[in-house]
Amino acid sequence: MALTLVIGNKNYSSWSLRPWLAMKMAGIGFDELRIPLDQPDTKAGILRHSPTGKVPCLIDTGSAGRLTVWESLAICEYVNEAYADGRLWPADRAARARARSAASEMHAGFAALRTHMSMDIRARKFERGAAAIAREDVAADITRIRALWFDALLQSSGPFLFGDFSIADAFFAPVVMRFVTYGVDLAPQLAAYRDRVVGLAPMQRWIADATAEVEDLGDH
Ligand SMILES: N[C@@H](CCC(=O)N[C@@H](CS)C(=O)NCC(=O)O)C(=O)O
Repeated sequence: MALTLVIGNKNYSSWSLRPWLAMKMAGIGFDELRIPLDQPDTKAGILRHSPTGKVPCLIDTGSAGRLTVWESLAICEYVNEAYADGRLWPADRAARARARSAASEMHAGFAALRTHMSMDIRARKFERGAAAIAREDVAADITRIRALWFDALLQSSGPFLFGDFSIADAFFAPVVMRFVTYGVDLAPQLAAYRDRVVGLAPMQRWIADATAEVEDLGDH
C-alpha cells in the first residue's frame, strides 16, 4: 500500500489516534506500523521513520516518490488534500474556519488535561479523575472543552462538532476517550456526542486493538 501510518500503542498514543481515525473515516487505505512507546529501542525505532522521533508519522510512497509527513495535524491536512477531496473539513468556509480553530486549539493546548488525564483507553480511573478535576488547571481545560463542544454542536446541529465528521472530531477523539476513562460528567447533548464518537466503527476497532495490547506503561 502507498500509505503507511507509523503509530504508538493504541491504548496510550493519543496523537496517533487522531490521523488514524481521520483516515479511516475518510475511507483511505493504509498500512499501520506500530512501535510500542517507552521501550529501550522506541526512540531508535521511531527515528528510522520520523525526523522528530515522535509518532504519528505518515509515509507516502505514491505518486510524489517517498514523502514523510510528521505532526498529527499536518498528516490530517495532507491526507485530506491528497486522498479525501477535502471531505475531512466542512464545505462551508466559516464552519471550516471554526473547525480548524478547534483542531488547532486542541493541538496546541489543554496541557493540564493531557498531563493529569493521560489516555489509557482500557482503564477506568474514576478516583484519579475526581482528583484531577479538583485541580484548577484541569477543571479550566474541561470547562473550555465543554463550551467548545456545546457551541459547535448547537451551531452545526451535529451529529458531529461541525456537522459531518471532520478533523476536529478526530482531534477531540482522545479527549472523548479520556472522559470515559476518568468518568468526566457531561450534559446530555455532550454525552450523546461522546457516545457517537465512541460508537464509530473505526473507534470500536481502535478500542478493541487497544484492549488487546499487552504493554502496560502504568501511569505514564
Ligand atoms: N505534536 C506531535 C506530538 C507527538 C507526540 O508527542 N507523540 C508521542 C506519542 S503520543 C511520542 O511519540 N512520544 C515518544 C517520545 O517522545 O519518545 C503531533 O501532533 O504529532
